[in-house]
Amino acid sequence: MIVAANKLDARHMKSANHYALRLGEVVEMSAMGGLGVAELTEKIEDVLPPLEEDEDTGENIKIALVGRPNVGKSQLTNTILGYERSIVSPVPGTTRDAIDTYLSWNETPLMLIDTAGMRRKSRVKKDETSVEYHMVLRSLRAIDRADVIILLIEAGGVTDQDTKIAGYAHEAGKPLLIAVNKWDLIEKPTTLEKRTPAQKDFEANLKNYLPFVSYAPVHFLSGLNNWGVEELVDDAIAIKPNAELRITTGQLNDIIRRAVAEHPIPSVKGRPVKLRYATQFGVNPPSIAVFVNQPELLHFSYVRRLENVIRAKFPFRGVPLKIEVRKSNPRDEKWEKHD
Ligand SMILES: Nc1nc2c(ncn2[C@@H]2O[C@H](COP(=O)(O)OP(=O)(O)OP(=O)(O)O)[C@@H](O)[C@H]2O)c(=O)[nH]1
Ligand SMILES: [Mg+2]
Repeated sequence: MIVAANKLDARHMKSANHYALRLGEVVEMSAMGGLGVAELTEKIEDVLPPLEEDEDTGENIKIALVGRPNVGKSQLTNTILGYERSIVSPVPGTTRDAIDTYLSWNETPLMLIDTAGMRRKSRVKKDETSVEYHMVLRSLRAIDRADVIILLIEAGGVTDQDTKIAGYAHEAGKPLLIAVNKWDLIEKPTTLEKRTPAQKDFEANLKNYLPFVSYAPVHFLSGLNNWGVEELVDDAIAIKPNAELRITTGQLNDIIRRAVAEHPIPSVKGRPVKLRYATQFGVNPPSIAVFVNQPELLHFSYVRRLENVIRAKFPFRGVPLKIEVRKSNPRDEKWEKHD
């Protein structure tokens, strides 16, 4: 404890009876005028332990751990770090702010972001003075700051709130992993590479509840028992570059042409839907424009099919793909020339 006597706005002012507190030396200061603030910071530095963390190399892969309260984000953080960085407790809402920690993982520099658990928005007052309002905001900002997102879900089951958070993660367009935590409560750790029947069931359930993030690899783990944690972190590092992958227009059109030949696009009310060509126009997330004579007639399920075809061919594992259907220029007959 450091005692600071505030509002001593001029040098000649003295703290009167703070010593009577018998709490040791008193730092005389003025927060408003800035007097004595340097002394206070020095005192704080003196009592703090030296930083144990690895530093920010500027190249750290930023991994955010998100999920509802009590799912085990802080425990997982500590297990990954190998020391007690975050407070772990059975009380939901323990972590109040995003905590960044730098570390080196088998020589890969990482930054781990432990976040505050996100409760249902309807239960969080939309009041800027409420602590929880800011907790949620900071967790959402952690998603925006991250390179890779790990969504933690309790082994007990998927809830509406998980769907909500998964939605945020998906919207952010970042590489995403789903970590089913506390699996020790369901089964004893297994050394088998293969999924157990219970895990297969859970995964099928996940695909039902969270179909829009079906690209996210699913890991089963116990943060508490350090089971499956190493694989999870390795995978987070592995999928990161996939968000920056670029495929050439030639390669892309090659496989799309073949896909269209195999499964022609159904005409709508006698109007033929023609896919002219496709091109990748962005990364992070990888974004592909598909040019079609009548964009409004290309069915959503066909776009899904194209996505699957692209995923089967290129290593976009763990990253969302943005596919935009655009109207082709009538003069652009690129494909027809070959037909
Ligand atoms: N059985 C089991 N319990 C776990 C595991 N991981 C965490 N827990 C327990 O779950 C409770 C919550 O863990 P925390 O790490 O504090 O959860 P959190 O997600 O950080 O929670 P908030 O900060 O409140 O959002 C604690 O009682 C942990 O001991 C696990 O892998 N298995
Ligand atoms: Mg926590």
